[in-house]
Amino acid sequence: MQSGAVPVLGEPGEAEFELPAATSADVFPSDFTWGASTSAYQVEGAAAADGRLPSIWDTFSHTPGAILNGDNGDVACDHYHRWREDVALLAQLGTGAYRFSVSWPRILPNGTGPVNAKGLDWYERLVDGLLECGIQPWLTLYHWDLPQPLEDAGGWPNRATADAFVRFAEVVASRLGDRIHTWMTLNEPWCSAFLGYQLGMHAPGRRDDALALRAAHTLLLAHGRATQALRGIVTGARVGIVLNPTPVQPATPTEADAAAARRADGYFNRWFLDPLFGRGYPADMLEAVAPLFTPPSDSDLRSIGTHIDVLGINYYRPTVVRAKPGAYLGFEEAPPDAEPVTAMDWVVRPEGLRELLVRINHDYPVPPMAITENGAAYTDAAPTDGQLHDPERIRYLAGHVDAVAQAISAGVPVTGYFVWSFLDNFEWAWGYGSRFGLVHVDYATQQRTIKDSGRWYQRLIAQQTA
Ligand code: IFM
Repeated sequence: MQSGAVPVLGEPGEAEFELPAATSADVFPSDFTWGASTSAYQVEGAAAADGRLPSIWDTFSHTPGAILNGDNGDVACDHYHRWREDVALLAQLGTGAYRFSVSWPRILPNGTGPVNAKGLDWYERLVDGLLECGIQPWLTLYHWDLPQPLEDAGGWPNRATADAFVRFAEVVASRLGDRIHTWMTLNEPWCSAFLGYQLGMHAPGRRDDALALRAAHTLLLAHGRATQALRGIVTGARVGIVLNPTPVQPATPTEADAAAARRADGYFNRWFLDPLFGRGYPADMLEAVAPLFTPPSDSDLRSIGTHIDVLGINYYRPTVVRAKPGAYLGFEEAPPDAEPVTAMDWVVRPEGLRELLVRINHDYPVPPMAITENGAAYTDAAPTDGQLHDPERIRYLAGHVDAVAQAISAGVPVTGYFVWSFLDNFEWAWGYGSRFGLVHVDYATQQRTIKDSGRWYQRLIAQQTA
């Protein structure tokens, strides 16, 4: 932790820098991990550098009309070239851990076949740089950038993609396993499967219910088998998966909306949590998707249910649904109600995080959990004189840190919290307009400016680790 070495920014007593009440009440243990997250395609840029070939996101983001304003990740935050400056910023913030993902097409440009040594060398430099600053690397293997040749061969609906993923995991673990303790296999497989293959909003932009269900299954299988492979290579590895579960509420107290909420909970949450914790796919959901999905073998389910050491939870907002006869699973998301919303129209509801953690801990035999992403996009003004005031983001983060504290006080094992995001970055279909960072990025000059929220987070970490 570097906070002793740098001045803590933000003056005590300034209202906008106030820390959540819970943080002064000794709720967070001294070994609690305070971190920040990014992912490869969203920050690295350098899309064609050192042997990297296109992923599905390179293809998708260059498809006319797919991304707001025609943005793409070719340059992004140029983290690939500016990583030293970025590690120094993480150290300045005092983060104890940095969660990043490895770009599969940098390591295995064709998805399978020859390993690209230059890609591995880059991650080794990044990891060593983090460790030199006392920052623990939390590595995510897959944050959505499937090598395009694997998509051309059928993508995630194709079982062979699970084999390719296991090899990718083995290659990365063989090189970095001596330095990295915490390994996450997948980030938000719901998004990869359903935003990517059912709703067409994310790469590869397909719209097919059956393909999406098969993709979800291959992703879970890939996770289970890679978890076993990682354990065989990395002694003492802590291995887990990152999900984006959401508390689902019915729009009205009618029976129809309550039933819709139950199905939506199956779609967003139980379809992933049940098999991961050894229960197989939920019976009500199997029945609902029966014509589209053949129940898998016991052997697949055993692989998916492989024990995990940590469960990553990404939380941004709750989901309100209402019945919609004829729609897939008979529900649709209701528009945000009167509560405050972020610039992306996402309802701000910190209690949703507490409820979610309590519920998951109650319903499943969970290992320790970490909040691997939490944050908000607001329309930040450009920095002036090296400052950027973002009080709404501070309020959002403070409310959610409080919610985590309440969950811990209620007995839920939460051992870490990571802000999404360390840097403003490429927000997928929303392009660069949606800024989540603790650190502002001027994309024209690549100038970084710590926002007030970054200064606030620095104070919080300094207080918690003093
Ligand atoms: O930017 C994304 C991230 O890649 C995955 N989780 C949600 C974030 C905000 O949309």
